[in-house]
Amino acid sequence: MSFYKKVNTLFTEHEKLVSRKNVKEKGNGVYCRYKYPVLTAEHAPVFWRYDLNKETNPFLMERIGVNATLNSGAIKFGRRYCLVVRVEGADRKSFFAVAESPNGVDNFRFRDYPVTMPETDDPDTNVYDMRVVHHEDGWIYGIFCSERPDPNAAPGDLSSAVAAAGIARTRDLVNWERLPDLKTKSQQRNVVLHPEFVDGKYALYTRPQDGFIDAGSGGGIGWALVDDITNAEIREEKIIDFRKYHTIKEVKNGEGPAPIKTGAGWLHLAHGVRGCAAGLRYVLYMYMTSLEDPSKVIASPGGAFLVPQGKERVGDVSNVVFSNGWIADDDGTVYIYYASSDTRMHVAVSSVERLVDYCMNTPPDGGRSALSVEALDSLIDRNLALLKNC
Ligand code: M1P
Repeated sequence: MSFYKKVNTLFTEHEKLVSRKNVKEKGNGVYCRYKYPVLTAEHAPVFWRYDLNKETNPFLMERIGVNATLNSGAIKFGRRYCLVVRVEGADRKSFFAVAESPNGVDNFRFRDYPVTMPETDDPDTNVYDMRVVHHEDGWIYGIFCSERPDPNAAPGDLSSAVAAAGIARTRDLVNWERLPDLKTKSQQRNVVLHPEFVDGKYALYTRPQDGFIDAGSGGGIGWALVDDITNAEIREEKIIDFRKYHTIKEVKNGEGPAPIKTGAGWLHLAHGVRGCAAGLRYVLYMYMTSLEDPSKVIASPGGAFLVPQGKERVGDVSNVVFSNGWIADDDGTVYIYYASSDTRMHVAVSSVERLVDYCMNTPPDGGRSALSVEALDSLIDRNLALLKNC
């Protein structure tokens, strides 16, 4: 096959993948997954991966590999559903790139260029997992994990790193202004900006952690108020959603996307982590906080909301689902974007009404097997009484 025929085939196959219609699957009443991932490494444009010049790439080989497309922030921008995707290259470096879709469930296309994220005076080694928030101050903020080598690592230790929250803002998802990283006593990952001012201040969901991986003494999802987002510093932080023994968030948890405001309270999506023989297992869970005080938990449905299923269970870091982006549409539809096994992006669809119902009416985790049975018995009693009368 001639060089140009091969190039043509690459574009044709890419177009077939990108324009594939997605299929809604049967759900559990709370949400429906869509069948196909909305983004995979193969969705990266052909002209990112290949040198298309016959003189410089006679074998038409991939020059810059893309390993994964994962943990994406999400925002509706005009009429487009935009994901700010964590793209991980073959070199293990992650960067951000915007992919847009006309309907939120398929036809996600990367813009021609990835995001140029300005660096601070202390350049990040790696950036990832951006939460995108349209704040009531008018800016769109992106808060993400900025990773650098640990300056206190022992000689020869090339793995220890420090996680901090990088902060940037934009008005158009193209030009980003980098602000100073969040100043805080501990390492931080999964920091999320609340979309509204609270007591005239910027409010942040945090995840204090002792080390780069371990939450350690960090008790769970935290909450802090910040006077100035252009020089953000946390002086006081309190835990609002605790890790707990023998739950789906025993080892770690972390806020997902920014919460959605509803008439009944703020809807939160988060990830919970527990350890097992297969390693760490990451699942999604939900909770709600009060409209008057967004740091006060008012509903805590027990157990997992969404867990890795089927092919989702396998990837670069298996047994993981992770979400840092969702979009609540004007008609109440909620598009939940989640990555599976740190490899690819999916979408599940629900509605504000259903998610509130889920949070308010799912029994909380009682903490003991006996109380789980009690909750189940109570439902069975009510159902059997109903069935008898049918
Ligand atoms: O590999 C699973 C996830 O691990 C980290 O999340 P957390 O800080 O909650 O443990 C992050 O590196 C995340 O990107 C990754 O998906």
